[in-house]
Amino acid sequence: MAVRGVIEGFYGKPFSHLERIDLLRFLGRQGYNCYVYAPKDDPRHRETWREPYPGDELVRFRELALEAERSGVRFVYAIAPGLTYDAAEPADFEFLGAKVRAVLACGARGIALLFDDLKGDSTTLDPGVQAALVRRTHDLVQEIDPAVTFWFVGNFYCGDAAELQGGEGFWQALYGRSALEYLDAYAQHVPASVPMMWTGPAVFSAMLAERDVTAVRALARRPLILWDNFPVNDVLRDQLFLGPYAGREPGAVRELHGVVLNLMSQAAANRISLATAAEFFVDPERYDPAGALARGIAAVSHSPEAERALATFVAQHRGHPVLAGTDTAHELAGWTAATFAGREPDGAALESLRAHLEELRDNGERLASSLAHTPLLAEIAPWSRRLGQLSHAALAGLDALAGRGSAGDYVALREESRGRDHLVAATRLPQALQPFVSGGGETVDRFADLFAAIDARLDATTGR
Ligand code: 14T
Repeated sequence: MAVRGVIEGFYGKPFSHLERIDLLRFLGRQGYNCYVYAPKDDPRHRETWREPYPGDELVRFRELALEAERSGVRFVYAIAPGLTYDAAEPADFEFLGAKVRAVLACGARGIALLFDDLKGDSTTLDPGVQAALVRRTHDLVQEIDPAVTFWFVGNFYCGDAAELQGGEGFWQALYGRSALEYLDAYAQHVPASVPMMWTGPAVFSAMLAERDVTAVRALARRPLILWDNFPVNDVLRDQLFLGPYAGREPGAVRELHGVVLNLMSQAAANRISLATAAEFFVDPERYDPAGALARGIAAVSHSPEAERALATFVAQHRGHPVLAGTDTAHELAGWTAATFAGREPDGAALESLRAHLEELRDNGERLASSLAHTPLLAEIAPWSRRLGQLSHAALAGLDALAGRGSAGDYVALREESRGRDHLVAATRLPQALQPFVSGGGETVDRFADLFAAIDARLDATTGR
């Protein structure tokens, strides 16, 4: 695969300059060769795309481009003019051109043009207008430097071939046009060598089959780069995705021009899953998710203590409401089921459950001491705190069941642990996307099952 990269393409607080520098170095070490700058909440990237960057920002772009070059990573700058671009206004292409020239002068080695998440009144919703702008920008980039890469993403950025061809589904309803109108317009205006980005069958694609890629590529008549919405967590309810990369067929990777992984806003925490995906890209046929995950955890830990504590934490934060193969809090679910399978709690299973909960309760302290002063610890602290509260409450529940503590204390702790307020507030999931996200599969859900089992037994013993 020519492009093995990441995209800073999420909604919410963009990475800091230092986070980007560190990320570029990490990417280089892990065998990645591309970083795409596309933070939705950099106004000059999207909302106020016409505005030039001030001098100090350009200096930072220079530093990023330099670090990228040293690390063997292509620095791609993406711009998203679609919200307000006016094709009837000649000055608008001049604004766009000036931005492109400015970032290329800083050392960027690629340009991407994005039309995702447009509003209903955007002029670039017109397939001809959009395709012509892609073409013009492509030509400009070529003229400045033919070695600079150029890609784009349209406003229909996901779907399988049947859906895109049939003119049905989510996008059709949203924009009232068919995907083929766009794909035809691109085919007419934009050279067939220019890659198009696409997120797979869905915005969050649980699976990507080889035939998904070949069929959509045939429709698009150009190379495809997978804009992979993993491990990004901007609209997915305050969750951390620390599990291994999964659900992409090796054959799909062979047929793609590239993959760029859209990241979580927790810069350092991305590294665990990034390390796993790096292994997948090198040798997809022999990819071993469990082994890759263990190596990913080791890669971000600097001591055996940190590695152990992190492994426990990761096991509670690897669930994803859409993606496959990322089973979370597996052990907790297992011991809960075993303990409460019969009419009376199973004694042996209960002891294992208790021991496991104690490990979870103590995990926060172990992380804090073994990862002290690391960005990773600061990023995961809110989730770690919540895990501590949940397991503390569950242990109080087991005590109450055993007649060693009060049910009232347990209930108070249980209620306290349920809040999400202390987690980083992410952009909320838009209504339109709700049906695509089944929910569940989070650690809090596994604890909810345990609390329910405890509550049922407490009711039985207190006769309520
Ligand atoms: F361009 C795309 F390929 C893309 O994925 N665009 C955005 C992206 O910036 C965001 O990080 C990602 C994950 O949330 O999904 C897209 O944003 C959406 C997609 C939706 F379907 C935002 C709201 C949606 F309802």
